Amino acid sequence: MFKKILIANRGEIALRVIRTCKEMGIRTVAVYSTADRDSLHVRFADEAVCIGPPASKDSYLKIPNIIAAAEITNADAIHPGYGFLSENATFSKVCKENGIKFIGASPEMIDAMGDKSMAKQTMKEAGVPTIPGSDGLIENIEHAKKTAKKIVYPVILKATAGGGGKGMRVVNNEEELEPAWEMVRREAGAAFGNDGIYMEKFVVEPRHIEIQIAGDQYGKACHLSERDCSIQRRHQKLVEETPSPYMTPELREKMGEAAIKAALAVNYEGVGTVEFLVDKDRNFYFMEMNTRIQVEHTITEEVIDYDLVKEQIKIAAGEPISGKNYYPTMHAIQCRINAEDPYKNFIPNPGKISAYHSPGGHGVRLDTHAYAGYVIPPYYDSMISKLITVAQTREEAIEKMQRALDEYIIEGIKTTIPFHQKLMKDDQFRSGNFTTKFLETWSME
Ligand code: MV4
Repeated sequence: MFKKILIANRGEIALRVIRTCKEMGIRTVAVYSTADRDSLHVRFADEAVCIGPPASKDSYLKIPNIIAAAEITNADAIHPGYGFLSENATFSKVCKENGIKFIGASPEMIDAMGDKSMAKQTMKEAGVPTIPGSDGLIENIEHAKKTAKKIVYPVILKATAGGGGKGMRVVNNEEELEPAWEMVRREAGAAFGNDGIYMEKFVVEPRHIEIQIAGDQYGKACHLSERDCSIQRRHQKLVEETPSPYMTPELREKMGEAAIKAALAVNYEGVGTVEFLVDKDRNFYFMEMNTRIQVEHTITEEVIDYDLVKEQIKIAAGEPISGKNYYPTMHAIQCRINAEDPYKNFIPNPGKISAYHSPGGHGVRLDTHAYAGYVIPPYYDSMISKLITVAQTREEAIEKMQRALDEYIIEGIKTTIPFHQKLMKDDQFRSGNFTTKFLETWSME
């Protein structure tokens, strides 16, 4: 087992990883920018190294500085958390070249899954359902026209280097095709330095349901059931829950099997997530595979009683997984509390937390780095905490969430708490009958 792990991240996820390391008797190294001197991850780690000025590109994204921090502290592994360098193939490679175990995917895996058209092709060949569309990339506008005619409008153009909602355009008819093609191509070239585009049938009002998986070095893979992430706003998830209100035991079995197929097809090692779109007839299609621990891993942990970070570390250290699948016996919901003003279009609202009281009690989990007096810096992600409730039923988990949100006091900055309080009362949310389009027409008024 590793003796010392460097956590190449900040905020709540850095604390989350430190907690598991402590339980496993592994020493920890925090890295921090000058803006994060007073952060809890610096306080709670055994050692801390400053890696640069506030801007992410000069600190949390600066590979040489992070490797130097690992070398001077003698860390034998690096946990990248989510975001930042967690899915950076170069970083994974540099860790390997320096004899440091990267607790995440291999450079080859990150590259293979990062190219969306290639990943889709791999999954299709492995027998995982994919959305009907172009065979690989679209060569030119004529090819695009022909393909769209075949798969029937509406279609969607996607940048192969995109993902998470960036570099996509829906096309409703042939008239819209050429301008959309030009725009996506130009945007993708500028944003990703790769203007490869592929086409799919546009799935109207899908649900976003993802399957948590784990795989080891010995060719075994398992699934840990689903998370429903349909409550999103501009591709930012706000609420996640498990089990999905849309799930049936049969569908879970089919999607779980497909996710395991996906993992085995690429010899997946570590914990990961296979994202699916699910349509109104409960057909499901592979969308993307994430090779990191995700923000919403917590709800899976709560309903199957399983520490996913511990599993990541054990797999990276070469331990085998049991190979059995895991099924939820409880219901968990997570609300992301962001330093944003939900009444003003979710505009970021960093600053000093002047008063703070955290909720607690039975069935309540709070993952956060916030405290009274903490100053939220303006340089990073606006998420300041994740409030999770777990109960026997969805109704009870919602009731618990309402109670916990009412107890949660954060003064000095605006947060998404009022949004969640309103959402928890919403009839459609409570019915469980919603799609990824739900928040498009929803308002705080
Ligand atoms: C789609 C789609 C409909 N049809 N692909 C958005 C993020 C990226 N991972 C893929 N996305 C979508 N791909 C086809 N063929 C609709 C979306 C989509 C979406 C997906 C999941 C969650 C929220 C979403 C919001 C808008 C669009």
